[in-house]
Amino acid sequence: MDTTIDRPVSAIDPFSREFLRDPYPHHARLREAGPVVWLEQYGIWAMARHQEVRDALTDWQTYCSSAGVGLSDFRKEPPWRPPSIILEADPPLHTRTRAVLTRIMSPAAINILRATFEREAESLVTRLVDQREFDGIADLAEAYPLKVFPDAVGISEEGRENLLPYGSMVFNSFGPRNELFNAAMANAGPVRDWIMSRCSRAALAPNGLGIQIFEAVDSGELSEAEAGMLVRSFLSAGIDTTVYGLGNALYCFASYPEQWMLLRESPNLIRGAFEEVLRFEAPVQTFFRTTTRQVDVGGVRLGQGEKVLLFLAAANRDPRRWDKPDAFDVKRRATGHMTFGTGIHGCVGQALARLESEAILSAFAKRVASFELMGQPEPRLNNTLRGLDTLPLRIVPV
Ligand code: OVM
Repeated sequence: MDTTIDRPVSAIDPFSREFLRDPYPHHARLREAGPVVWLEQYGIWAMARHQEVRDALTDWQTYCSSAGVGLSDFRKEPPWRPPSIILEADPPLHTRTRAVLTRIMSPAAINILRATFEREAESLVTRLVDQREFDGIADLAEAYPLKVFPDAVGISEEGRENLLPYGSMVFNSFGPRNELFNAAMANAGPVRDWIMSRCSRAALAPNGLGIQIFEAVDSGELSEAEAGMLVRSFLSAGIDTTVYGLGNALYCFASYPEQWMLLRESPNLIRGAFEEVLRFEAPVQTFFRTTTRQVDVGGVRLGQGEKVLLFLAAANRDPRRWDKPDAFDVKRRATGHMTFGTGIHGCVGQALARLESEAILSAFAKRVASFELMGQPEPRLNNTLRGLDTLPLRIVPV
């Protein structure tokens, strides 16, 4: 028989600047507090251990997405934009939209982009290595995805400066309506209008990932409006995630030069090294689910219709799951990290994210002996994402 225990309670605010600047000590406290913890400031549950985060992500019937995957409960307050028909949806709607994106984003389909992505990476990296000094964020982590991703989707050159502001809106909106949220939403109207204007069939280049979504209208899988909403999902999820991921990768290798040396000696480590970056400095830190029924978690009773904050990044450093969790080690088996999620909502763009990182890290590995930090990197705080605003680097060439 299961016994019910008192719920662990915490006063931590996971969306405060103090928490976001250095979440790791707070993650440790949340993991130690119990398998599930009540965050009294928000009246929500939190899970920070690997096992519980994983179990919640793989039980979509109990932990649903259709009430939103941020703090806001779409059943109680209106969402800031029409809900995503893949991220913020449950089966059966999710099953239908996911099938289309799974096909368009499959490893084989994404591999067709490899030559182009590698050529762009070589050209950008060659230029930065010649330059010797550059900002790892603006000049690389932003510049590369902002070129290759919109090109791959088939988005016009004009207006691409709206993509990062829109991503900031999307990912800050999963948190509370705090200062970060309000700052991101300052210019929301024009940014949103531009994004929506890029989501129609007529706005998309032939042969891109975007128009492939509309081909699923022609085959009867989606409506025209749904296809536009899935292009919006590309533009919501496809940029900031990889910007923060590439920035965190450079930060890790500048901070741990001996790990960069290993990777240079054995380029076959590059693929696994990016997984370790994702585990160690997760660009996406959290997502929420909402309970559809009463459920027991390690002896604690959660009610129906309650928000649950899943700390992907805390699961990634749970000592119950990982040896030396706070060590950045490109040789470890880092798969099993929760940064791409898992289960039916597991990242559908992960092949593209891996392609971008492999193209960039391979290009650097041929040319760079080490990355030197030229000054203190500044964080770019976001309610969901973890990454940098500036990363001043100098390269020591091979
Ligand atoms: C979407 C969407 C937005 C943000 C993230 C995401 C990580 C998806 O609009 O579907 O997946």
